[in-house]
Formats: sequence, structure tokens, C-alpha cells
Amino acid sequence: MDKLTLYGYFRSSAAYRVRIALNLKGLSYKQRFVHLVRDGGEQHRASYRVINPQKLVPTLMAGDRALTQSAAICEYLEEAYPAPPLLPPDPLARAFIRSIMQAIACDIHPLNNMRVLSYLTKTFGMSDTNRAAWYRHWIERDWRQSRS
Ligand SMILES: N[C@@H](CCC(=O)N[C@@H](CS)C(=O)NCC(=O)O)C(=O)O
Repeated sequence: MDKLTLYGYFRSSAAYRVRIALNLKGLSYKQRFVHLVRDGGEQHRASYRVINPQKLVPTLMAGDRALTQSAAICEYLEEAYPAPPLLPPDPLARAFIRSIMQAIACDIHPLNNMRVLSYLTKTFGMSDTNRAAWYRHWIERDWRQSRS
């Protein structure tokens, strides 16, 4: 079994996804903290870019292999450590679970993550109120769509 080390940040929902999967599977892993704000963001350091060229958390080190993208990491964990499973056995139920994951990871989260929000503020001078409205709009819109 590979030694697992998760690079994450306590407020990162993407890192949460991987922590939840690791914990549900009862895997033992080390955590390395990447502060996304301090000193302009530790994710931009050259030492971190080596393992995650996108300069994002999470990164899971499986032995000496760096895995990025929370959904891909969860799929890796499911395949490498099948018990207990994260997905139900029925293909339709599996597709439903994946659709929820993708609604969050592909549609909602990319519009609301830190670099997008700070771009709205820094480049377009968006106020905190408008920024919060933007955030809320994309969450509520996708949630309503996924329920209709
Ligand atoms: N699609 C990626 C998203 C990763 C992502 O956006 N992570 C955020 C934290 S939730 C991040 O590292 N942000 C740093 C930044 O925006 O500079 C995944 O699911 O792993």
C-alpha cells in the first residue's frame, strides 16, 4: 500500500471531498497544510507547483505519485481501496452519485472559488455585496436545476 499524504487547506471544499473519502474508507494518511491566503498563497510556491502545476489544493501523494483534481483522487481511492465502497453497486445509482459530484465539482465550485472571486474584486472592482450575490446566484441556479 502506498503511503498517502494529502496537501489541503481547512476551508477548501475540494480538499474536504478527498478528506471525506479518505476518512470513510478508514485510510491512514498524513496532512500537509497549504495556506491559500498567507504570503499571497502558498499554492504559488515553486515547491508546491512541482506537485500541482495548477497551483490548487488538494493534491494527494500516493507514494511518490502526485494526484490532483478531487474527483479523480476520489476515483483513485475507490479503485485502489475498494472496501468500504463509496459508490453503490447499481450502475444507475452510481451514475446518480457521480452526477451530484460533477454538479458541485464542475458547475458550482469553479464559479465560486477563491481565484474567481478575487478576480471579480481586483479586476472589475466588484463590491462585497455584489460578489456575494454572484456566489449565491450560481449555487442556487445549479441547485434548482439539479432538482427540477
Ligand atoms: N477542480 C479542482 C478545484 C480545486 C480548487 O479550486 N481548489 C481551491 C480551493 S477549494 C484552490 O486551491 N484555490 C486556490 C486559488 O484559487 O488560488 C478540484 O476539484 O480539485
